[in-house]
Amino acid sequence: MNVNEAKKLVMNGLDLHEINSGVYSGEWIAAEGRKTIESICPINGQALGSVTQGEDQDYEKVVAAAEKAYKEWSALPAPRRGEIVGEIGAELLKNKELLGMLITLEVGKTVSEGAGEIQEAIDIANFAVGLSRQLYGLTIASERPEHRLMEQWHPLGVIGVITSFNFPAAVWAWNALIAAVVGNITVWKPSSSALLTAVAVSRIANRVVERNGLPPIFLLACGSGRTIGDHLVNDKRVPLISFTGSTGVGRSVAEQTSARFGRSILELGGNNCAIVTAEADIDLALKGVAFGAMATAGQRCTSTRRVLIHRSIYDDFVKKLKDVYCRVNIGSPLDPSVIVGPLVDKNAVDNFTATIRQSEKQGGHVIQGGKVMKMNGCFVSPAMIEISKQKGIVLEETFAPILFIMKYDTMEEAVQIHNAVPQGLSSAIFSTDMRETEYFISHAGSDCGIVNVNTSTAGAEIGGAFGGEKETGGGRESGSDAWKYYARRQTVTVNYGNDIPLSQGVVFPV
Ligand code: UN1
Repeated sequence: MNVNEAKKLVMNGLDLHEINSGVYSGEWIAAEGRKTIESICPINGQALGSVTQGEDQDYEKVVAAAEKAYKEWSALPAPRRGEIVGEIGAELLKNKELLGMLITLEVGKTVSEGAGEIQEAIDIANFAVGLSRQLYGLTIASERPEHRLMEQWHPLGVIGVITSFNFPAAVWAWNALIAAVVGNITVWKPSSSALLTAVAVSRIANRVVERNGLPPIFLLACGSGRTIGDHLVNDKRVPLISFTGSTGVGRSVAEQTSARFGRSILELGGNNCAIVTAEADIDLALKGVAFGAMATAGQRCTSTRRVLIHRSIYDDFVKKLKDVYCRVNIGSPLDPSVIVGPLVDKNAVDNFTATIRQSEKQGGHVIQGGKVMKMNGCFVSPAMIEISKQKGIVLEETFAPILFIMKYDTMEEAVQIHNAVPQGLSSAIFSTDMRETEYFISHAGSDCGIVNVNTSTAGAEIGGAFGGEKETGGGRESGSDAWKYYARRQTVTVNYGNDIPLSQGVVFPV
């Protein structure tokens, strides 16, 4: 299929137009008088459609609607909220192919990865349905007679969700669908590089809400960081901001929200490393490293950016990995034989080139790829760069398919190098020796939020909590008990006796 055929299919199938409203406050604001942003297809550099941008007054309307909706939504029993989220999951499933292809067209993922991202949103919807009947609190044995002590979890209210281009649907779903079953309303500010996906997903979710006669719980506010983003981050009516993006912007989001005693969930940069030991299953490790480094053209937070290889297998492994890189088809992600599509935009291509130049200046040796392809669109050949020392640009995250390759001698040394970066999102070890793998997942091993044994740094399931340490920001989203971030914990003491005994044995004879 070519881009034009796919575009026709997707725009008709999802009812997207040349200009689409990007603000939903219970109704879609009219486009008139507002700026629009074109969504550019990175495969051929052409416009797919445009989305209107929210202004200050639109933001006010959205938050006022959110506050109003919160009263009604939070009063519904959680399992009823779960049913609504379940219906949204079913609608996403119905539209999986079209939405996946929209992601392909808008950000350049392969068809399989585009569909996989929608599957990730469906998975979280299903998880959220179950969760809606499992929002458990504890009861605690009281030290006082005839007293009950317990913990309960209430919704927070209006939550701001700021997402990045690389998972334009799934990360919204992680946040919005979990937040919804807990009883919250979300205001979504999507990346300006993936606006059509945000509009399409929001419309599907909101149609479900509307047909159930409920108030708007999934609000959308497309717009610039400076208008919508800044408003959200500084708005006292928004007690929690979930932010996915760069460490630089995340730091400022954290500072601004905490200055007003708001909370933030931060999912920031990664610098993920795979260790390939002398005991690795080589074929498996090759596949795991190749997927981690090249899937989504290296534009996942979880992408493998460094690989540490044991000296005894180094030459052999690097040669085999190079062969894999040489075999990889780069081109239109609509072509089923292609596994590396374009970068998201020209800026990303410039960053790719600049990182490679800088690493060469700092002693790096490009042994494969690293070129901008002579094609329309934003295509590059994934780079393998040998380095002897981990320094300079290697310590930063570049959102592009660049893999830094190093050798090591001992496991202790491998772990030391592995952890010696500012970020701490995902990690992997490839080994069949349980002493090595257990060491790596022990407290003395990987310092990341996510650790993988014999599988890639990328491609986490939704069931676990997702997030990382250090400059990755410390947030957790998605599965496990990450729902607690979207709730306030309340400790309840109930005295059902006729006396009022005091805790800690205090006597107060009034
Ligand atoms: C991200 O890159 O922000 O683990 C999210 C993965 C995906 C999610 C990535 N499930 O690679």
